[in-house]
Amino acid sequence: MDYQFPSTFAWGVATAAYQIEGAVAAEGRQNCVWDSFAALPGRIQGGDTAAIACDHYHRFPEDVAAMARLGVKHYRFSLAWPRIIPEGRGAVNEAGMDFYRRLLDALQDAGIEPHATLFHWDSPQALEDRYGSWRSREMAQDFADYTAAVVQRLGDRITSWMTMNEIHCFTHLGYGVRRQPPHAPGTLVSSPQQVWQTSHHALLAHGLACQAIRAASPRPAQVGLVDNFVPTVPLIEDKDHIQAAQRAFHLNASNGGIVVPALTGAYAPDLLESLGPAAPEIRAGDLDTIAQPLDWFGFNCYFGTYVRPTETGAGYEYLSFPKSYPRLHMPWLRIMPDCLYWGVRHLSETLGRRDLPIFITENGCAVKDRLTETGEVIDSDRIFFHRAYLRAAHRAIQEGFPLQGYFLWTLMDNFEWSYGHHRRFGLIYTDYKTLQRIPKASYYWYQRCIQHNRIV
Ligand code: GBH
Repeated sequence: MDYQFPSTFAWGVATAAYQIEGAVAAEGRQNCVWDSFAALPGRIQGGDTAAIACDHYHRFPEDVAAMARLGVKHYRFSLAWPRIIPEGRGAVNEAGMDFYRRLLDALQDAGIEPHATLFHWDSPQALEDRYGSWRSREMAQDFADYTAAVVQRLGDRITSWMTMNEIHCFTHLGYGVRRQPPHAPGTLVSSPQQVWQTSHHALLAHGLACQAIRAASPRPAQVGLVDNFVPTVPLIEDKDHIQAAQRAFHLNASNGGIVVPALTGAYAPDLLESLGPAAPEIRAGDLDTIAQPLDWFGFNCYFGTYVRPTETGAGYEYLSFPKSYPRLHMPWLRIMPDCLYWGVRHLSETLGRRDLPIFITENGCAVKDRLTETGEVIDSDRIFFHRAYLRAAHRAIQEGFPLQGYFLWTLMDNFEWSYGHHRRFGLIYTDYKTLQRIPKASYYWYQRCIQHNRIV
């Protein structure tokens, strides 16, 4: 197989503001919920914080130059709400906005197209204090107002927008599900119903933000949602298993409760039934607001779940992973390249949206990178990982699914949320003592893929 990609295929890399910028108190920025979370004992591995992270805020010219050398023409990054509207609502901090203007200038000079995520988990602490952020319906309107303020100012230079990154994560992992929620704000709410209410509010915020982008943009804008829904992968690729995987897709909570309502305008009935009294309160008109027409969908692809039919045929079961299942340097990240193919296929076929362009907005892995004595990082395991997932992308395209691009997660090692600086996902090695950046073997491999437009 030659694994050539279509000439229009978009090769990119992705980052998120909080994971790379640092400079958390610069030029009027106020805290976000992750700043407060990181200050609590025992929440972030090694007591790490993102106060400096990669110091991208000051070193972005170097990072843009590294992307230009890499050859990517597309860059997915996020904007920090607490930099732009430090109190969460009200006055716009133009000094914070200027950072993104400088970044956009540099990207433009390098011939790299910006794709901006409006929210990648950094909720303003001020709104957490005021009304409990996503616990309140007010958050949706504040997010839409923030969105409008951004698009009015940057809409002349950005035409590709993503409202939010992974709604299920920052709501369900931020409020409950466990005695110590692994994500900020880390507030345990009193009932599962209230957790579902937080993700409902985020869906509303997404819908209102789509409307705000279209109303405020001076140029025709492309609007999408980014989600890490869980691909249900047939254990064996035969008719019965495939049907079981298609049925199982809707019942998974982060599918039936996020991507399904966002694309179809209704929560999956199977899921609502299984939630019973834990289901969110849905007001008249909410579902229409949530299901705004999208120009494309962003699929953050890491792993999925294997499914097989039950003996009676009509049912299905999710299979657990054997202990020995390969996962590199992250406990949750099972290596499962086929989940990329099945994720794309389910979006397109199972949700009946064959027309909807899809981008892989994240795909990456953490490995135990080491600097050799010669100052190199030979991450052959990362190359192995990406080759395998890209082959699955190639298959999806060959079969006619509208997969149009791939943003590799991530440009450089960064602040990996509750793992702090203890997990490395980058194509570039970050030395956290000197903040020196060292391209890894995988960087040179990806450079060649982009150059030849195929998997090398
Ligand atoms: C992405 O989420 C994020 O968008 C990105 O910011 C991040 O750096 C990247 O992954 C790598 O982690 O704590 O056991 O409950 C990926 C989806 C969802 C996977 C939350 C880990 C938590 C598992 N993530 N999940 S657990």
